[in-house]
Amino acid sequence: MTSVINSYPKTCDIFCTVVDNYGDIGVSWRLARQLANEHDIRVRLWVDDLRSFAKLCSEANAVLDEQCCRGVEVRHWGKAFPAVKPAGLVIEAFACKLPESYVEAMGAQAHKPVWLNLEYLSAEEWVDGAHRLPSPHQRLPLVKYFFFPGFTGKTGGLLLERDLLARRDAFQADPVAQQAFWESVGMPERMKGDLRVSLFSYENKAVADLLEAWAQGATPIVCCVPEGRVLPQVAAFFGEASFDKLRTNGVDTWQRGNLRVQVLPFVEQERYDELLWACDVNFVRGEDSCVRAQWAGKPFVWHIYPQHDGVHMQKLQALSTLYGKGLSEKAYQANENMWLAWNGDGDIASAWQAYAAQRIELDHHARAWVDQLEDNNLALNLLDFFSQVGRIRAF
Ligand code: TRH
Repeated sequence: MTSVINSYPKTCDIFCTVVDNYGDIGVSWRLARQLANEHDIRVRLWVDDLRSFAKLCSEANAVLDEQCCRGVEVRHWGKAFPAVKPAGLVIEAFACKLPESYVEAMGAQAHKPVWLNLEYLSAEEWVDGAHRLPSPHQRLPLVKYFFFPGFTGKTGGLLLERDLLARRDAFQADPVAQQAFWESVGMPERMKGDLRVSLFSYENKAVADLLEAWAQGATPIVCCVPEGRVLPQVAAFFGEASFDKLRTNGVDTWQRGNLRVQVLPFVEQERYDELLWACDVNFVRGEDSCVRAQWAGKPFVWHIYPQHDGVHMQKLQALSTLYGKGLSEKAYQANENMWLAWNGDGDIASAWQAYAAQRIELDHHARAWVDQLEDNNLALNLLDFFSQVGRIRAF
């Protein structure tokens, strides 16, 4: 898709409320950095929970109302919203509700901002038809557009930094860089024939059975678990009631049979990418880590964000079907059964065995999948859409 560079916005406000976890702020922060650093746009990121933000950005100060981090102006979005001039491009992340005073100010601008609701990611077919749909404001002369990330050319694509794949390739071709990474997170050197797995997930009923299958399996497995919600279950598997107790005793590695588990600190987004690049298989969750695992070009197992009405299983199925195109029947089934079992539908031990047996094909497929996706760049699509809306208004 061609870009109309000189009609890109000069300023952008991104609004983010943290529902729970790190996905909302993770995506917003990634997009903010990309617009600021790759497209020279003055970006203000408004976030209601600076503590969550500070987990993703080490230079952030969780008590500062205003600060500049990596070229982005980060503002605390508190109850009393200040009177500010709206930006040319306004992005509300995941349908968070903009401050009323800000919307009024948007409506009062001579040149109305382009207003987008950046939606959640889904591989479901209906997204193709919903992407870019307008939603006129009931009272003010403003139109909000739905902007859907996605996997097909009819969606807004995925967030991908300009140099990410080149950095990934350089890292994956460089054993010294990989060894330096493992050392930096306190991990031992790789042994020939061992399998490195990262495990980022929600609480999950299948954890104990999977760990048991790994412990009893023929392949030595080193599993890296970033600190987070699944850790108490992992600790319980090793017979420890509380993870906190373990940390105070300075223990962060467990071994049973052929399985070694190492707890990793929650690292910055860039370093999390390196973990994904360095592992052979990645267990990821939610939205953003799932996309990053895809860019890693490695097989991945997705723990989808659970929704009360169970609709998440349709989303899971939709990505499994799309992702699996081009796989042999056996590998397709192995991948799908593994995803299903990890999300509570099926026997995880046998699913893992079948999955591991297909690893060579799944490896190749993961690289080919990246080739299919990389030209559909969300930030570029979003800026092109901004230009198109601007041109339509000019007539
Ligand atoms: O944290 P999540 O579970 O977020 C979820 C989902 O986005 C979900 O769709 C949304 O509805 C819900 O929140 C409210 O998973 P996700 O999306 O993978 O976000 C995790 C972020 O944390 C991602 O940007 C990667 C980052 N991360 C690090 O920076 N360092 C780490 O060590 C780890 C493990 C993750």
